[in-house]
Amino acid sequence: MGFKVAVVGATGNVGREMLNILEERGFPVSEVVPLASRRSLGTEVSFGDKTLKTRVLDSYDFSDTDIVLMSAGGNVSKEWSPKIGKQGCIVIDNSSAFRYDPDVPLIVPEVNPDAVTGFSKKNIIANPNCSTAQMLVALKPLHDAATIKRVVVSTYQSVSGAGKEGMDELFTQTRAVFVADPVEAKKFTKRIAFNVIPHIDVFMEDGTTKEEWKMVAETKKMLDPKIKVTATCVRVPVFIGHSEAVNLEFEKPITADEARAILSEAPGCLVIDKREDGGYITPIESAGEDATYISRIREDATIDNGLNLWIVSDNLRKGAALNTVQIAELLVARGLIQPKQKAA
Ligand code: 11C
Repeated sequence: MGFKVAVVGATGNVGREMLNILEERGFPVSEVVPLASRRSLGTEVSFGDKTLKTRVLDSYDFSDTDIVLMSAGGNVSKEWSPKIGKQGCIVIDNSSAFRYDPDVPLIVPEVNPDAVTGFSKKNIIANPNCSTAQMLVALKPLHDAATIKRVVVSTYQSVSGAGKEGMDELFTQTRAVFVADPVEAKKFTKRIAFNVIPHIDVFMEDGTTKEEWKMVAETKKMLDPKIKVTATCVRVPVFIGHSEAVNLEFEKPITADEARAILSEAPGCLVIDKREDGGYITPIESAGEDATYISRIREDATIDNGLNLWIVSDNLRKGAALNTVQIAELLVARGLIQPKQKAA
């Protein structure tokens, strides 16, 4: 059994990673079609040892395609996902366009796999924001054990979250500093090289940013609407890998040792927590890996039932492409999708 899978936004950071991960994990494909805008027509992308030429989204006929992995931004998704869904393809969308729509499940397979069945009205399933996805992989097993009441999270987000332009800007500015050229900021609002910027996505009326709002709204939709979340999201001069310092307040007592034991067994989690120099994970070590890493697990003595954690993951993988492919795997494993074209 094989599925015809189209990847929209195939030439972007996340689109290329989706192709890599489909191949690496041996997702059952009959054909993979990379799609992009007219500007990228013919651009070559890799799928395992094959080279595929991108085709144009506008003129592609989705009628015999089974699954569309969409990573071309919110505007493209808003225009295309509903149309593609109506043609009987299941769209797994990496943008924020449909995440908060009650008829669109928002899924992290380790967190809320049972919610996936709710896609049938629109044939769209949403992938969360990268900073929420990795946080919830670590929080879900702890919530099950001791019920989280409140989360205080500060993020340290890599420039790849802002796409290739973000990565190029960090590279160009760093080089400019070393050769004493003028440093220009285009993608980010301030210089990112050798700096940190407490601003990701647009400002909301209450002074939070949209990135911070997403962490609140998505945690409530996927994990528990009763959990209170407050976030500060910060861009840091790291190419790949988002890090998060998380303070948790639980309803029931939970020790650091108990949390470490739970997280060591939890799906998608890898605990690296040696309480010695270098006995923790940094974003460079997470790049190219699938796990959500948890370090610095310790009790917070300033509140009842409090814990602190350091959570790191590759934002292009668990935060985006890997989670999208895992949602496709979940559909297959639960028999929620059948190939339109039967094998000859
Ligand atoms: C960043 N988290 O690091 C963002 C990128 O809602 O999917 C992903 C934005 C989103 O800039």
